[in-house]
Amino acid sequence: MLTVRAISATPVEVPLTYVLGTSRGTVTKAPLLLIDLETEEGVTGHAYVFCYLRDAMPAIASILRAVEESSKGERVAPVDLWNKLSARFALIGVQGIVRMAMAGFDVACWDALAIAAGMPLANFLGSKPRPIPAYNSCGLGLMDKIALADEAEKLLAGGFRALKLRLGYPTLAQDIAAVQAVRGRIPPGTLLMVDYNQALSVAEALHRGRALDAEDIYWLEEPVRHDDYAGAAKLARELKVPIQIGENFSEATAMATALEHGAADYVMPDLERIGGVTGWQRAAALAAVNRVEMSSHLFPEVSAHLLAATPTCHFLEYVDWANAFLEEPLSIADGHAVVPTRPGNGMRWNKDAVARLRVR
Ligand code: SMN
Ligand code: MG
Repeated sequence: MLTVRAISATPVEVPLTYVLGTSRGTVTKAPLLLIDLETEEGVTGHAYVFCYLRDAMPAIASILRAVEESSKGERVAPVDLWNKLSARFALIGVQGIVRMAMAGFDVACWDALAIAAGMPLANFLGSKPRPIPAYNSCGLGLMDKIALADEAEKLLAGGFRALKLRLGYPTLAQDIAAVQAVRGRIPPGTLLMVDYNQALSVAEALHRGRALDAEDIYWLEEPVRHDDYAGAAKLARELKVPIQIGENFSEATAMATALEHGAADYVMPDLERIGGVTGWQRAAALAAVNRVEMSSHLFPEVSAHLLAATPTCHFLEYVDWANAFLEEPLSIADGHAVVPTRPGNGMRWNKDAVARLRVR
């Protein structure tokens, strides 16, 4: 049994190896909060929260202090703590940065429990470490065609056999030119996913999607507003290319609604929006009963364990962001993420790197 003693959050900013130019703005640095959950028993759980904006870091750290206040002295029982904190934050709402802070705490709780049990998180969740198919999601933002092709080639080094390209240029012709520039440089059989980051109207998505149907695209991600499930359902019915959504699902309840609408062929919940490991387990059950293949969004280190324990496991989204401060970064071999066999989720901070990346 473990007891919550303290939560600390260290702000760091990681310059991205590959700039991420999406249709909704460019990410050049990842502002992250590194969470340490200390327990009375001496076990420490780890998690990180991606804050999207540097200015959001102090706000999320502040919510984590409220989480600490409400959970100090409580047993580390993440399902019960999720309920307790949901009630505590009901008036402001379990959404946005409140939900991100709660999810970070939840991930750290599950890490502490698995460490205390002496098991990798995958085993603790009833499965075991095994290779998880992964695509390289670094880079391939909106940029010129030569740069795209060069970057695609670099991203396949290290054994990847799948990549994700960001789309949403002003015209369809530019989208197709970007796809063809990448395709022209990668070996046959390489899978290519594309992501619009919600840029299109339903009519425009139908138009562009029909053209993409002829381009051998593995999935078409977030073509329209993330919560337009009726619109996404129309696209899923009318297009051949599979529709992928999910990084914006707010807890598994949103995913249930999306699936009721038939809004997606595939789903890809995000660890911190779905509600940490606790929320992920609910989403994984929902995907299993609906027989829908489920991938991850960001957080590859923890998601690798979770996907190992996900019955309809599909693809891990690989990004290298945390490599900058982890003692042992997630490794990729032969196009698959290697789930670590260390106890817990396997993340430990490299103190020198954290000191270098720390935001004052
Ligand atoms: C994405 C969006 C925002 C930050 C990182 C990545 C993107 C993805 O939608 O699916 O990777
Ligand atoms: Mg996306």
